[in-house]
Amino acid sequence: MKKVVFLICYQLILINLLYAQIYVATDGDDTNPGTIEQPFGTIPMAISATMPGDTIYVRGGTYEITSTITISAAKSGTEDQLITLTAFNDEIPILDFSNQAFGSKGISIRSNYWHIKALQVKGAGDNGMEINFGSNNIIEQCAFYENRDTGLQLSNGSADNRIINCDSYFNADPPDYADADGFAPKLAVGSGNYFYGCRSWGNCDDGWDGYLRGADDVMTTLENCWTWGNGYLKDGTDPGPDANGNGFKMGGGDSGNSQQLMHHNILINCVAFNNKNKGFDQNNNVGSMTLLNCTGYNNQTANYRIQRVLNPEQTLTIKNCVSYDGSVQLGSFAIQETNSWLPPFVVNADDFLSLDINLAAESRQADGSLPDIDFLHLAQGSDLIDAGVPLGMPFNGEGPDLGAFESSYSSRVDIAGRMEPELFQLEQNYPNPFNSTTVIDYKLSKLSEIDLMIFNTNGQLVRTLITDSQNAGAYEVTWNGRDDRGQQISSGVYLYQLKVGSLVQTRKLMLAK
Ligand SMILES: [Ca+2]
Ligand SMILES: [Ca+2]
Ligand SMILES: [Ca+2]
Ligand SMILES: [Ca+2]
Repeated sequence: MKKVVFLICYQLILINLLYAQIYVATDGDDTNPGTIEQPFGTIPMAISATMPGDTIYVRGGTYEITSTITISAAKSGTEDQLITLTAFNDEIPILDFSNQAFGSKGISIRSNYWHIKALQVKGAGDNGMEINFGSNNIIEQCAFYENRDTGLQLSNGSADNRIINCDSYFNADPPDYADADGFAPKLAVGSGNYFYGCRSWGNCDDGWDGYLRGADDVMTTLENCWTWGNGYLKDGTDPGPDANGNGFKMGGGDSGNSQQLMHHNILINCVAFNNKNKGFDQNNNVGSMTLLNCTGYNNQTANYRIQRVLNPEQTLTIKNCVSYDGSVQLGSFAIQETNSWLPPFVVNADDFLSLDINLAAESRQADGSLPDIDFLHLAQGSDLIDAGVPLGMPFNGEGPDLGAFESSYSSRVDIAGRMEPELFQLEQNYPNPFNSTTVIDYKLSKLSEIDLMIFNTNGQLVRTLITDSQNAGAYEVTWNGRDDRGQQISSGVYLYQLKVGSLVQTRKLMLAK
């Protein structure tokens, strides 16, 4: 036993010796050693000092920057040793590029395996951040705003990047106002990029844009992403028709599209509303598109428009989606099931707890996740509750609800015609995403036989955390990201499920190592 303890301590010491912690502060100086007491003054100086596994802490305050911050390919981390560039604790570093020359980018990432977290990037002369020839990076809890082109753009073969809980808003490209999107995996972008929990609003062109030139047959996945109010400037004025104003623009080539380019899109639990043009827009994409549990509301041209015939063997799948106050224009090739515009559903304002669009821009939760709001959530008694087909994703009650937000109540009624009383409550884990341990809270209202289990998204059991009979009360369980054999599991989305008698409640969590 002593030997084991010794080995663990030895390993911790080794990690501390191996990996540097480098500090940058607004009152720092690049002639300093980069410690917390004597920080560097610029981020590029800190970047030049990093090795794989190192962490750069950026202290709070506004950094006025006019040169592009470039992370070169030679400065890449590795799969096991990411290089981290993050705000220090809860401090808020604002990288203000407002005085940069028009056409210059803010942060240019040409590296792999970086984790960039909790930075605010504003006012760049072009993209706030571009990932250019960079793969396997994680961009988390960053905000990109008032940049003079797209907030965050991925291109030139950039693949397998994860964009988690980021916001991109009020980006606009004068004088044309034709190109500034919130997020753009576009042009020659690579495959496998993944957006989770991101919001994009008030950008002069599109919320997301997957327009291709120089790439074909690539895949992008968006989950829990919201986009609204695009096609306008920050002050609400419309700069003209070149400002396209679509929510999720899913790609394809130029309007002639003689190349028949394919940008396969998977959109899960995504929301588009109040855009000047279309909410979910095919543009010229002839690849596969899969929209599951999405919600479109009050987009001016159409909530959904996907009509152009796809390439052979490509499919358009739309299931469990909601449209309210806007049109749905789909080609007859669409594979559809239980969407709100199909019989027997009737959608009106009474189906929703709130239609207050202002709630969507509320502050994020402490762990960076989306705000917990009533907007577009279903009201009790709606015919859209429990009305969807199971799609392998978590749901409450008798079945999945339609739209992006699964309600906690069920359509099930007891013999007296009342809703089933709440017997238990499974809370969202925290932190989420997590990289070492996460906490799951739940409550029981009476003595119950319970199982708390973790599944992968293929429905395979990963870990049984609890199988027990427990009294009424509040419980807290910590999970260390290991499976039933004690193996560390890989990064990704997992489901955790509380089973109480014959009832289950399931939620999603994300491991991001
Ligand atoms: Ca445009
Ligand atoms: Ca665009
Ligand atoms: Ca209804
Ligand atoms: Ca349900």
